[in-house]
Amino acid sequence: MDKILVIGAGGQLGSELTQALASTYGAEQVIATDINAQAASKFDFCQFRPLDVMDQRAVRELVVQEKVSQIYHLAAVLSAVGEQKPLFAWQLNMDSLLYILELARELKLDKVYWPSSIAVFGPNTPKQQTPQYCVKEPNTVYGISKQAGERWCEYYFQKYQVDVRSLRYPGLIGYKALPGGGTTDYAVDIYHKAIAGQHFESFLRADTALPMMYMPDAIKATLDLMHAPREQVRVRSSYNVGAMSFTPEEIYASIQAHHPDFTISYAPDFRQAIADSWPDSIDDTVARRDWGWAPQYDLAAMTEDILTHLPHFRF
Ligand code: AKB
Repeated sequence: MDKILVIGAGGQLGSELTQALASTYGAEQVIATDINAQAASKFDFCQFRPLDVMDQRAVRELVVQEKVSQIYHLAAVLSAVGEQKPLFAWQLNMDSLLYILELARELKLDKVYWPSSIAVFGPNTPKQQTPQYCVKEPNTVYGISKQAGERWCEYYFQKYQVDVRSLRYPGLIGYKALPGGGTTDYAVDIYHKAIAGQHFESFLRADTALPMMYMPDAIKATLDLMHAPREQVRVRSSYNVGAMSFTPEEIYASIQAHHPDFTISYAPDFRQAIADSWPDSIDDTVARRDWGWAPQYDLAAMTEDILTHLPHFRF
């Protein structure tokens, strides 16, 4: 029987992925954890424990006691916050991953999932249709930690046969949790402002294209990768996955089609430089070939879905 531990379950991805894992494996097989004890209110359908991933003894105890067989390690400091607290971001992102990989090796866990990001790419990376393999040279602490993390994942797979799997997520857009310190998070916030009937000020320039993905596609990609037969998962660093690319101007237009009075202005800040160092769009041919990745949502379909559901969603 699989027993699944989700670390950092209270975040944007974790809130929805934990629900999907409970539907797939049975709620009693899933343990949601987060450093923020108040996240418990989101997890009335499964077991919840407050857990700081940096408390190695507590993580180990939980894994052993509950006979955990799979870990989804989602806790991380994202790009924008990482630039403000570089040493903390490095320490949290790297130490926690290494500890989970070490635990997986020692206890022979079945599988580990760890998210990477388009932040592994940098200013010298090809910007359009960025390929799976190319120059990276990330210039944010978050990106450097994700690139180093990818190397460690591959190392643990090659050296110790730890079955660790990973995706390089683009900006993830969901409406069930508030954004948490990323550069792409403007594209979440904009829907909240539109629904509240407020003006939106974008911290990125109107023409800044970034790769993005709607949360149901991100959940599907994650579960498809985790359910793929071991031998089909040929990339053990992290897979490129794409869905759509748009600029602040384009997402604004897609919302304005439903809310004609919605207004936007632009006041780029330090996050513009982060966005400028990332790709405009992603080539995910390798993920499509290896385990059949195919996204379902484009910008128009995502906007329609969010504007339909967000007004009725209770936080
Ligand atoms: C961020 O903006 O930091 C994240 C990411 C692209 O990984 N959403």
